[in-house]
Amino acid sequence: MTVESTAARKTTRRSSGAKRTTGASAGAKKADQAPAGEPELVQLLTPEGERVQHPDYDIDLSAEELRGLYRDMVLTRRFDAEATALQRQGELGLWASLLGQEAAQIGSGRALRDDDYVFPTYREHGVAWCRGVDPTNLLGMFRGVNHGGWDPNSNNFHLYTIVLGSQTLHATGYAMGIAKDGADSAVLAYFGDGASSQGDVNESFVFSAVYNAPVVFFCQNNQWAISEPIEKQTRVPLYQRARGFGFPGVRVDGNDVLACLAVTRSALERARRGEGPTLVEAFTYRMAAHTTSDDPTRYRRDAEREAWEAKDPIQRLRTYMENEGHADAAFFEELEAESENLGKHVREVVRAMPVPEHMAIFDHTYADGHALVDEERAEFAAYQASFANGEAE
Ligand SMILES: Cc1ncc(C[n+]2csc(CCOP(=O)(O)OP(=O)(O)O)c2C)c(N)n1
Ligand SMILES: [Mg+2]
Repeated sequence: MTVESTAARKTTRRSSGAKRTTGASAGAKKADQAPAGEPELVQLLTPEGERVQHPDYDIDLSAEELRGLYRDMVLTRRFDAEATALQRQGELGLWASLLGQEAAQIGSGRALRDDDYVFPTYREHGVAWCRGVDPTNLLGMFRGVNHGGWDPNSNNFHLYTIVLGSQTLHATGYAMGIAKDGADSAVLAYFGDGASSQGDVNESFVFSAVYNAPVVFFCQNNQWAISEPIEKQTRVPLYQRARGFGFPGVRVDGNDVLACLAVTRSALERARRGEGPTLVEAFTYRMAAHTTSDDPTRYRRDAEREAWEAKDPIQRLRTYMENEGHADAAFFEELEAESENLGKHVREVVRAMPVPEHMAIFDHTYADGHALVDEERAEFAAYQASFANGEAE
């Protein structure tokens, strides 16, 4: 068993009635047991593209659904590559790549229902994709032309949050609120291995546990927090921390989209049933730099990255689909063309983004205004007016 502690209280919240994902596909072999002393990793698809079984988590997907997950991962990776290139060309100020984390994000993102709510970090481009946020909207903030770029309530996807871990508190408060409303939706909060050390994350664990909030904490352990390795964040596997707070934790292969989907779906259903929070640790790897401002060759070895390349989330699903005859050559060719079109579209939209009116930076800070913001606005207006042409270049 990977679930660490299930002592959460049951409440009277309604069950969603959503279909549970049981029933292993026939003939699937059993996953290798973790070596003695090693934490178990929930895995349904090996790095070699072999389908394996897990006693607690499984999923039965049609060929079409598998192709859908593959398409999501490929297009997300293509979008991410385009954004990185745009930053290098000076079109974006910064970019935080998700390269290598596509399975963690698409698997968990596709586990959501429309009425669930997501609180992301700054790297959840794949989850945004699953929520239907226009990918070009993700780029406005990184180009410096807006403060976010989308209405969180349109897609139940909160704005990107840079202050590490603070979104887990927002998620917990939101989850406590929807529970009081009697809704049967759930909340998915993302954070990283480094953010797991933040007080905010630990406080949100305490609150969500004691109030039995319908929230799933999804930690993408990509092994690094900029230049700090995971060994500097914890002495125990991260998922085991949940036990101390009184809710279950599970480690999933973060490069296995099927396992990420099955585990997240199960945790969300548990939350809907009123059984409280779950911590999912998606064990993955940040293949690119922390952001385009970072140079990972200063602190990590190429060999480490190469070892993770062999566990690529996209390649393993492709191998599986090809071996099982779930996708033909035409599918991959069409997807390649679709990817190129997406890249072109993103380039065009970013380059054409209008420069905002200077004073707009003060808008939407407070719903009813604030004296300090008024003061700053007046100061900035005076500064702009001090230039000969009335505007700073
Ligand atoms: C409260 C706070 N402290 C420090 C930072 C600076 N910072 C930005 S990202 C980062 C590392 C985060 O690592 P992790 O949580 O593992 O997420 P990852 O970037 O690997 O996805 C740090 C220290 C910040 N944004 N917020
Ligand atoms: Mg990290």
